[in-house]
Amino acid sequence: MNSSTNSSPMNSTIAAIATPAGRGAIAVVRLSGPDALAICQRHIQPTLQPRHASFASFVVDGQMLDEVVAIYFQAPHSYTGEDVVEISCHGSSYIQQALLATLLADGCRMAEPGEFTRRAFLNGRLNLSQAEAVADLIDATNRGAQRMAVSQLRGGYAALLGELRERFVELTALLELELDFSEEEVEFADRSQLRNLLTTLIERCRKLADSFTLGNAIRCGVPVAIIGPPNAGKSTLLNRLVGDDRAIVSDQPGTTRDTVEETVTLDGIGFRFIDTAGLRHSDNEIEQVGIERSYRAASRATVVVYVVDRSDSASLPQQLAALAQSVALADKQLIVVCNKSDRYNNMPLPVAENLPTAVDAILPISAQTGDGIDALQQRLTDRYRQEGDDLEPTVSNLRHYEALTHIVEASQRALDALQQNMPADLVAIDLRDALYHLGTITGEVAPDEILGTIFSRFCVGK
Ligand SMILES: Nc1nc2c(ncn2[C@@H]2O[C@H](COP(=O)(O)OP(=O)(O)O)[C@@H](O)[C@H]2O)c(=O)[nH]1
Ligand SMILES: [Mg+2]
Repeated sequence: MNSSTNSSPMNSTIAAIATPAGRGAIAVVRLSGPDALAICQRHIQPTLQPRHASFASFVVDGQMLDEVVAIYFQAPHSYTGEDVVEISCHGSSYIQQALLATLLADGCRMAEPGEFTRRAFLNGRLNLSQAEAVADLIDATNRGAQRMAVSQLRGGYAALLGELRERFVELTALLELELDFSEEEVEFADRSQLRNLLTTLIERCRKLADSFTLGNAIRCGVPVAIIGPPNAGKSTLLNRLVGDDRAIVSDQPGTTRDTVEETVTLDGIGFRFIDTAGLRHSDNEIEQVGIERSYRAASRATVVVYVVDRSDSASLPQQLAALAQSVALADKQLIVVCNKSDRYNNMPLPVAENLPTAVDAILPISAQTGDGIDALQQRLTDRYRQEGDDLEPTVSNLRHYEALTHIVEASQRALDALQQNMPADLVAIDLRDALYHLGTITGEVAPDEILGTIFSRFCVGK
């Protein structure tokens, strides 16, 4: 299925410890390749039956090393598509290493990082985007990231890519049919129908490309910058959100001079809260550096939580105007929180219409007592909530995002050409270009260097 040559020949049998390094209750050693079964049977008495777990002694040089459970997955019904044996042994570091060393001495080769998955890809068990989803699944630290990786592995995302490919192939075929008869100057394909098909296709690709902002936030954690004037209660708020005394709280303005970052999972989504130095003009050089950093943190963040002391909120319009001068707020979610509401509960809240920038919400809170924190968390998670069993197809991989951008550009060129009644062969060139880029996502087009970068990021044993 793949024309690229593989730097690690698949006729070798590879082995690796698939579980994390160190001591554990059990450990799994995995083999894949033509000699996997024969090598294991040198050390295990009972004949291993495909898809049966066999309890056995693992014997080395006539001496029992350990009691193990071995499972044989016969090709092609295995993860890699080759003969695979998984041996679960006791998780002593010594046993794991001794077992692996025995297999290597018998002629296995130590697997490279991601080599099992690479073989699965080369044997057509997974396409490339699914192989990448396996790595994301292993890295998932919260429900959002896990659901997205599952969708990319077997769900809506994987299905959508397959469907987009079919549509592009269909369109190209229609045009090429016309090409075959070009001498006779006939137009087989109804051009307005082609334009409609292509327009829909572009919209779907664009929508998928646009989901990258969300996908990337879910995968890496949503960056939330907590900014505002000194003493407003930013560090207290961070500690409240994190549930820990992570940042120094002081009634002396200008205490937080560096940025502090903490990750918290809310409703299945990781948020990276960044506490910053207070915003004010300062002659103190160190504090000034801190303020620059807080602007930088705000610039990089997806969400800005602007904290003001509720008794001081009359000056909020000026404060936000100053912020808007240094930070591009257009694509960001801006939430204003009026803090210390425990003390200033009767003071009026600012009104959104009187503010110089669009704000997503104005919330009264008390970082000290915790009042209003629920509402703030709700605001943060609302944007990332997706109901249902399967996620909307979402791109989280930069490589896929870039390919999708190329696909949209190439299809747009094809549409323009169609609209200008260009000859079919010119339109077909752009459509084939779009198909090429789609192929780089799923791996129909997979140069060795791309495969190398992708699989080297995996752990050994996967
Ligand atoms: N009454 C009250 N005091 C608060 C609240 N949040 C913070 N403070 C106090 O305000 C002062 C400054 O807080 P801090 O978190 O260091 O502010 P920062 O400079 O914005 O990081 C400290 O004395 C806090 O105890 C609150 O919700 N209510
Ligand atoms: Mg602080």
